[in-house]
Amino acid sequence: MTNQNNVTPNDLNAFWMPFSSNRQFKKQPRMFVGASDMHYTTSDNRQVLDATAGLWCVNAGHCRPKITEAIQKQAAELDYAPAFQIGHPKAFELANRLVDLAPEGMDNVFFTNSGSESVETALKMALAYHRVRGEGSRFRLIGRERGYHGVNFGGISVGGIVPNRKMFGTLLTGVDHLAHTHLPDVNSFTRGEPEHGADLADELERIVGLHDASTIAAVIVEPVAGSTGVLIPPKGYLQKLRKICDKYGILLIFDEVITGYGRLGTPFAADYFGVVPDIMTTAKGLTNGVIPMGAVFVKKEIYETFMTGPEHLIEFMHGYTYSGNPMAAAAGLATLETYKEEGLLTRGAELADYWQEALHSLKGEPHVVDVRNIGLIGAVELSPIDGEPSKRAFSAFIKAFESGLLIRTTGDIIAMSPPLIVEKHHIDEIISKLRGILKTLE
Ligand code: PXG
Ligand code: PLP
Repeated sequence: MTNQNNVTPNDLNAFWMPFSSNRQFKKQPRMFVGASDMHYTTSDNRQVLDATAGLWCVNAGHCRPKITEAIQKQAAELDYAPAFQIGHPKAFELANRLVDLAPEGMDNVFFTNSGSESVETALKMALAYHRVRGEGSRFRLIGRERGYHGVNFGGISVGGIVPNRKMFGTLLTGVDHLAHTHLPDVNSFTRGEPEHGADLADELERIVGLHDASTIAAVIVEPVAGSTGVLIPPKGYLQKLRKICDKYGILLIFDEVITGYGRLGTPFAADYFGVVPDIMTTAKGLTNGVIPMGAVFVKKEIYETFMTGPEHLIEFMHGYTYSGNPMAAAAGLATLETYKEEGLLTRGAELADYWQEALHSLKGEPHVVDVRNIGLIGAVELSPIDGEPSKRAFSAFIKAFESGLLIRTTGDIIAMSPPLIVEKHHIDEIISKLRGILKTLE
């Protein structure tokens, strides 16, 4: 037992770590104590090349001076301002800057503190929007198998990652799911968008046929599914979804928590695919991961729909203590400034081909059953060890960490998404280290 007077400073027991194998970690801890640009420094003073931008969020690289200074200055100037019924200039400034960056027509921004909160906000906006318009019968939300939309109840309800859902009892009712688009038999080792599978969007027609459009509020998908192991949309799939949503008056929500802020070589995936959703959820790269913050973008028409009724009344009964808080807003502004100065939101487009060829050179290495890529995202899927799924990839993760490379694994899939400041020689190092590790795996 510990109490305030005899806590051991580095006792690892108290902290229940998120999405972690706590017992394995606490026996063999992996700690970062510093970071700069493309590298982390470990507690035993080793450099680790960051091939994942933290958790898909440190798009400008680590400890960038402009962002650090902005946070330091803000902390001393205005620490906190109430989020409800009072403002501070930087939240408005950031909203304006974001709207300038967003696809045309997405003119309003609601601030949250994470991707999960952005998702909850978007789902509530969609339901309330239809109700305000007098179509309150539209209560259904449609997600997709293998979708990841954070960990809150709305997000796991529309999400489709079974282990994230099955422990938690009754989720939201009135939810249905599209089929996922992963077709390894026909699409393995595709460079970029796969040829096969656009017709899976027609599943939405089936769902509309079953439930009737008058009961469906919104469809939510990740333009590129990240967390489940990088599933790239088949050519034409997102365009088809957009068309079907338009036909039936269903809102289309893109969850751009990973794809937003330059990951595909365009500011948003909506730009990459030329498909503009009605609502777009973002977080992560918005502040370079430095201060928690999310932003939900909506089409002007949605915002305007809420702006009715007596002016002294609150139009949307939703918000967080820290929505648009000064520290996060300052970090967001400095992050956007850094992206602009260094051209980072389009840098991925310049490097995408090099990244693609480097990744695909891993075809033929032991256990590799697929390689997938788009923008500065890549995945290498391994065959599982018989009867022990995820063990082979987890051992690759540990070996990579020990050899100075940070990768992410989910199941037996290795996912990578380096900071957008990555140079070709870093890509070479990532691939050569990974190649070496693949050769040593059980
Ligand atoms: N939507 C999407 C599409 C995401 O990828 C969230 C929502 C939730 O965001 P927050 O900020 O609440 O975590 C995410 C987050 C991984 C990994 O390596 C992915 C995420 C988070 C942590 C790890 O797969 N995605
Ligand atoms: N729980 C309690 C008891 C609260 O008072 C509040 C906010 O006032 C919340 C939860 C929600 O916190 P947040 O606004 O940070 O999401």
